[in-house]
Amino acid sequence: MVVVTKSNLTRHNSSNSFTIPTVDISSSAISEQTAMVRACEEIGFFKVINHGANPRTIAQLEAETDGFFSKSQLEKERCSYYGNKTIGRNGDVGWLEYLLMHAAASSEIKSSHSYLLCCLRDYIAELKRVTCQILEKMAVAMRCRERDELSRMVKDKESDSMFRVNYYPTCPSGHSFTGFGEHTDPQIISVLRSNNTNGLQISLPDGRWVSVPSDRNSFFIFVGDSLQVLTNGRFRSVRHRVVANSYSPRISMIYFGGPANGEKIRPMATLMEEGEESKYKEFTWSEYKMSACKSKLGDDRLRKFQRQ
Ligand code: GA4
Repeated sequence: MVVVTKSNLTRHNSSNSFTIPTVDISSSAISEQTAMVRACEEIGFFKVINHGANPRTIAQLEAETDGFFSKSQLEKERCSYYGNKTIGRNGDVGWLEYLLMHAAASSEIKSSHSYLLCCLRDYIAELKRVTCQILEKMAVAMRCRERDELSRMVKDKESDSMFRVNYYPTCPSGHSFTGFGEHTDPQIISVLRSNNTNGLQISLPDGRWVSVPSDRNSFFIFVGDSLQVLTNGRFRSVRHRVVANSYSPRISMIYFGGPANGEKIRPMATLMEEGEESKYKEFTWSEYKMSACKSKLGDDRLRKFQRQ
């Protein structure tokens, strides 16, 4: 059993005087493209409105996961995707329960499986589409030669994308435990949707932590470590964390768009200026993933791949 003790109780000082950059993904206006690139460069995070994902698919998954997490511990543990408090393999813990799966596994789910699994499959398929649309807008905005220069990695049949649903139960009255400790995501991009409970915080380049007000109608986008490398450090992989509260449980669903195991993660040639050198040693996604598996959640995983 994992006990979340006083040592996981942190002071979560965060400031609120910050406006989350917002991008209307349905718009083809240049101003939206510019806002997206600027948000990725300056913060590594933005909110997407008018995403066009099927509201029914979203609502069904939210209802089903709500139901799943209110089941008995024994029943939840029967599900092979279920996890409770432990994060990764190196002793990290958080005040959460979750479902974690490879996105590709979802395409194997048959209609005869449980309704929860079918909802996961449908949501993941929808999110893959939205994620690729965002990556294509990004490639166009960055003036990449091909619009699918980023999205092709997530579209790849071998793509190692992941999906997780995090459930943060309420804390004992007056407490705010660390739900998910600070970290960056190793993949290319993460697309998060939550219920209407706050808790997500991001770290700004000046070191300040800011709270991100929840918005169940929007998606929140995180630049991952791989996208930082693909853009040779132009985009910033954003550190973030989640703080649980004592008044209402938070549920978030995150699609992590990742490349295939053999994909080389190195700056995209079309983005490099003449004579520009890579800031990173070249690595494949499977090498990076293996190194991430050995790390602690809060580690700076890119550091060892940085060129001096
Ligand atoms: C962070 C992003 C995703 O949730 C995740 C996490 C993974 C895990 O929960 O097993 C990791 C973490 C995440 C990064 C470092 C390693 C691996 C826990 C951990 C300590 C599924 C992922 O891909 O990387």
